[in-house]
Amino acid sequence: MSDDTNDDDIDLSSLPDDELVEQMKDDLYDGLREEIVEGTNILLERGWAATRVLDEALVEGMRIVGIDFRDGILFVPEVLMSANAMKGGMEVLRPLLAETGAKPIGKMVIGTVKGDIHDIGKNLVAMMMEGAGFEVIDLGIDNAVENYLEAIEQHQPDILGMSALLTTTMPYMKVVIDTLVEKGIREDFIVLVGGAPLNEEFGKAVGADAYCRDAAVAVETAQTLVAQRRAA
Ligand code: B1M
Repeated sequence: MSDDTNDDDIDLSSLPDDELVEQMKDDLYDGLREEIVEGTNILLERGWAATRVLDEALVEGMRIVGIDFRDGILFVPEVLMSANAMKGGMEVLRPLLAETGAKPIGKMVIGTVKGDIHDIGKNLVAMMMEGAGFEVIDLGIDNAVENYLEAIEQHQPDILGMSALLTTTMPYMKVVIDTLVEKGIREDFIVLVGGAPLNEEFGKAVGADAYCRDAAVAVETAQTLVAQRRAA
């Protein structure tokens, strides 16, 4: 992806939208946080919706990083720089994604499971949930079952959300849900799970209420299930 282009020479604001988006994907690949922040701001100034910038420039750019990471072209330090650049863009988008003015409609505790330090997708879900009017308690990464239990006890959420990006860590979701069952508190709240290697079948198998493919689906699912619960 990255070539000999000297990014210092590129005036991002002079590029038309499509070229700017392609340039942002290159900059994300190269871990250039400042450029990602600048590109994000330019697209917003040009009237792009925050969700469009997110999907077409940032998430799509990260997908490309993921492919080259898988294929051994990029390594952990480089991907960390890409992740840092992505977070720079997300910080710009955060207030926009969260500014719906909606009344708090429920509370969610969310965290990435034990052994897993991926947090970009989880952060995105947290942001979009906040945007939809949920209060979100974010436990961060690498959460053992005790962390979830403590947060549940303290915050009494409507929803527990868990994220996992590794095939080796996703089974831990079942450990958490089984513990909730053992303690007799599983039915006290909705459990939503998500992360790239999961699917609907897995969600059912571990005993979650739903698997959420992405942050938008997480929001819709949360809204529907909370409304159903309230109605019942
Ligand atoms: Co990691 N990594 N990584 N990594 N990494 C993956 C996941 C991988 C698929 C890359 C690959 O090989 N193609 C692969 C997993 C393979 C597998 O398990 N089968 C992998 C690996 C192997 C590893 C290491 C083991 C590498 C190593 O050390 N040898 C290591 C593990 C560390 C650990 O966790 N213990 C590792 C490390 C890292 C970095 C630290 C370098 C970095 C993470 C930085 C960070 O998160 N702060 C990183 C990254 C960035 C990735 C990729 C490239 C991108 C992930 C991402 O942020 N995507 C990833 C490849 C990929 O997924 N394409 C990869 C963008 C994000 C917006 O999408 O997270 O899917 P996603 O979230 C979506 C949905 O999944 C959903 O909504 C989100 C938004 O729409 N969702 C939820 C997610 N969580 C949800 C929770 C919900 C609901 C929906 O709750 C209700």
